[in-house]
Amino acid sequence: MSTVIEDIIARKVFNNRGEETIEVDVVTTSSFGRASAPAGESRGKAEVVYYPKGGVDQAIKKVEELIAPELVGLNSDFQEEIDRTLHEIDSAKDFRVIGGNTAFAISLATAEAAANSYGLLLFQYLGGYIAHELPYPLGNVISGGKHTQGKTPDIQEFLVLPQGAESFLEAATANAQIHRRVGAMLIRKNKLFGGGRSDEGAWVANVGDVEALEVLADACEEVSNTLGFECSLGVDVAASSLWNAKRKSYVYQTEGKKRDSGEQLEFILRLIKKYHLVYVEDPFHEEDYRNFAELTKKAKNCLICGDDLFATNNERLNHGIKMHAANATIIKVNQVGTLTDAWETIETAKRAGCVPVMAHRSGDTCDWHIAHLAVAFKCPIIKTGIVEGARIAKINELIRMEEYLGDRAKMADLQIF
Ligand code: 2PG
Ligand code: MG
Repeated sequence: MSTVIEDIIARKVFNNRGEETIEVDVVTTSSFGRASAPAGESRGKAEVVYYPKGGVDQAIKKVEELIAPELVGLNSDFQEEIDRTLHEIDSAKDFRVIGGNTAFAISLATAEAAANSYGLLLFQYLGGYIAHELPYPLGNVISGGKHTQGKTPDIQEFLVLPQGAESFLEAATANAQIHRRVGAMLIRKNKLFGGGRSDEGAWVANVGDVEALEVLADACEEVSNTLGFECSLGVDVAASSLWNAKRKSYVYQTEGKKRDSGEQLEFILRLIKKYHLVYVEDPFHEEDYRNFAELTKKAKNCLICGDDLFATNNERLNHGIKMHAANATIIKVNQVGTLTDAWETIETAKRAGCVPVMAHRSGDTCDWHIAHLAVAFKCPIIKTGIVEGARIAKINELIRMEEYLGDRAKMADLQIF
């Protein structure tokens, strides 16, 4: 039964950093949907603008005065029309008039309302009967870079991918055990370590990049042996945050080292080889397609993923594919605004054999929609942390989805390595 949008209500809520964000309720003649928007700390330059001038308050005003009058009366299951209308209201490509986060919350809440009107879960509504594959959770264990302060690793995220797990619950269990074990190892290493964690719930410790990788490799090996399946390492270098354009080098402050692009390439290749990394995100700054391509050509059995590089933007991804710049892309719906925009980028990625990795933001809410999007759009990996409320909301939703699917549930095909 298709239903008609009767009302759109926007309000101010908070994310896990205590920052203001927007939440939207879409009310239809027979159902209801709700979504709230996340926020990045290490944002790509090509991302849409989150809010109009005046922030969340102004965004709420735009919903009441500009957006609701246009969307009320439309069918909630005409997702493309809803998203197109949002673009028509905001003729700027970067959503600076209504805000990309405003578009995000309306787009997702509408999809949720439509799913509810059919009595379906969001992943079933969007993905249909064939949506039954669970993504592997790529979990953040140690934080650094822009996600921390002080003498912490220069690389932003030290990640784990439990690629040998046979179920999502098993995979989430491995990640949680590795996270706990790394915490204990860090305490043993340094009695002054206070157990601090970043916004994403990853450990914040006074260690360098190599030390962080050593600890993580040990914990991964132990847990792999205990659970009887392989868990591998990855990193998000978030290299745009390290890049000094004037000096044409990557500045590793904690390590006290500068690397030009050639040295950066060698450094990343060494890490891939030594720690058997299966995933490297943003190893170069966001305009350096050429060196991305060089690394993708040289790295063996490793996903080279563009986050700031592509910013979930279809045009940028198309350019990257032409350049053979990466074999994976991060998908963050709020980098681009609407569900339809993100879906187009995912389709482009899949056509080119580029792996779409659904992802959270460092500033996030307990909104769990990306768990459903990963399954609906067949993203074989979801990057959404291991502990902390906003992360657990998504992990636990995937556990429920696996239970709901029962015998039909299957882990995604990770024959990429
Ligand atoms: C990233 C993300 C999420 P942020 O760089 O991949 O981990 O960080 O949300 O701060 O952009
Ligand atoms: Mg990133």
